[in-house]
Amino acid sequence: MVCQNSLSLQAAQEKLDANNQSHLLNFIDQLNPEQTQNLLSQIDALNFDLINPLLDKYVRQEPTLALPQEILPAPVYPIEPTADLVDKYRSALELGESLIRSGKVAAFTVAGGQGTRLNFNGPKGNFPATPIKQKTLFQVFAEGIAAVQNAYGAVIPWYIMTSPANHADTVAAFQANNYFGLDPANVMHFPQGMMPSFHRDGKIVLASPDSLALSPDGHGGSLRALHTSGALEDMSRRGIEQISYFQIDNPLVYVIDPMFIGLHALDQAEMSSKAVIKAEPLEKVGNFTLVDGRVTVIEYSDLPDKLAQKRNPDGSLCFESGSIAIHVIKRDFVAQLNQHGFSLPWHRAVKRVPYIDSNGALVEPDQPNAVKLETFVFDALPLAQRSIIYEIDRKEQFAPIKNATGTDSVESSQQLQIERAAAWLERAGITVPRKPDGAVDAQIEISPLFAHCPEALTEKASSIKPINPGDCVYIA
Ligand code: UD2
Repeated sequence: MVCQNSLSLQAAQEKLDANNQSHLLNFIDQLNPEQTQNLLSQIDALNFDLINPLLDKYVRQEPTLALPQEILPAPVYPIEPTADLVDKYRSALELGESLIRSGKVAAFTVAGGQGTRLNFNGPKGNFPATPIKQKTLFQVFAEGIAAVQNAYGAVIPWYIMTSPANHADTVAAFQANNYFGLDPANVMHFPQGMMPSFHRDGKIVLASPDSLALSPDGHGGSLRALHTSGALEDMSRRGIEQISYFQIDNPLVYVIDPMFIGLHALDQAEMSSKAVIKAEPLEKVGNFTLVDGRVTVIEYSDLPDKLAQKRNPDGSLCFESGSIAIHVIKRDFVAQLNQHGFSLPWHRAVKRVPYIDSNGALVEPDQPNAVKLETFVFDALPLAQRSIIYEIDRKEQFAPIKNATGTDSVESSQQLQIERAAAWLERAGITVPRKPDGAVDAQIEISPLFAHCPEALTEKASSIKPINPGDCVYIA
């Protein structure tokens, strides 16, 4: 959020004095002109109308969470249609496909996060994700989009939200890789908004003499960034009606899913979600609930364990549907939010943030010391008049890379990618070698350009060579 023409020093002083943040200019005398400019730009970008009301509510104390009086499970469209839904699913698929074919669907990836858990330097989209070719997440999604474009003879513009910290590196990765075969005219990168970190007394953290401690304002910021960046306007010019939203971390995501888009559009929903059946009652995913008749995600940390563990008479969990952060959002809905003004609740996290103390010394705290604030995109769900949830098979569509090791690591994700490739091949009638315990006895990777969905693979099954135990097979 660096502005070209920043404040004068005097105006900055006045702005900070008025808002009790004058310490940010403590070291201004030591800065060279470029550093001064940098600091003044950051001060210029501070929006105290937004920040000040948050200090008492979220920063100086932990907000008290008022759980709604009544929390009900949200209705979910099942993976396979029940008898009464067969016709509806057929119509939904037709509608989804026709929206794609007529160029009314865009892909949208949120990639502004800092990816700290992965210990990876640079944009997370550059992380090598696939088991054999080590394709990066960006390449996997780009090829998925290219495959859908080929299948439907339509353009799928791709919008990628970065953060100021990884924007230049992200764009450079696309340029260095020839946009992974996509037409650069149909790919748009834009940075999200930033929020300062705060000391617990409400003072903004100074990260160095010439810069504030800033971090991305959460994926909820995407709904505003789509507007401020001009992406929404670009979509409108192109006739885009629906936005397929997904995170940077899941190489198994269906970048564009005609059935999901169709169900959402058929029900005239404004923002919809995919769900998985939770692996365990307290799994760390958001819970789909119904509050005051609106679909509402309650984060795992906020849903009382008693409710999370409550079971139906048949043994299933009452709140069994977990959010995997895949949505379809109507472009009009985002436009209206921005037109009429909206605010999402802020979520508070206390983190370790290095800072400059009053003597100008850099302090590297070993305990969490500062408050970071973020908004979450799923908090926009209750703002939608209509919202549907579509259950999917997690083995088919969910293998996120979040951690360096263990659960949701590159290792677990690659294993799941191989398992899915094997499932697609077996569905197409091809024998996949398996060990006695059922595990796939081969390394297998299917290029999205060869097949982006099981049906596409089945059509090409005759061209695939037999797979032997221990083989390393890249199908392209
Ligand atoms: C998210 C969901 C969780 C579940 C899970 C599925 C939250 C709070 N929780 O957990 O309920 O659905 O995903 O995988 O979202 N991002 C930005 N800008 C930001 C912050 C994040 O673009 O300011 C992007 C980030 O690049 C990534 C995605 O949002 O693509 C998820 O962020 P995360 O890693 O903080 O969320 P996570 O995995 O804890």
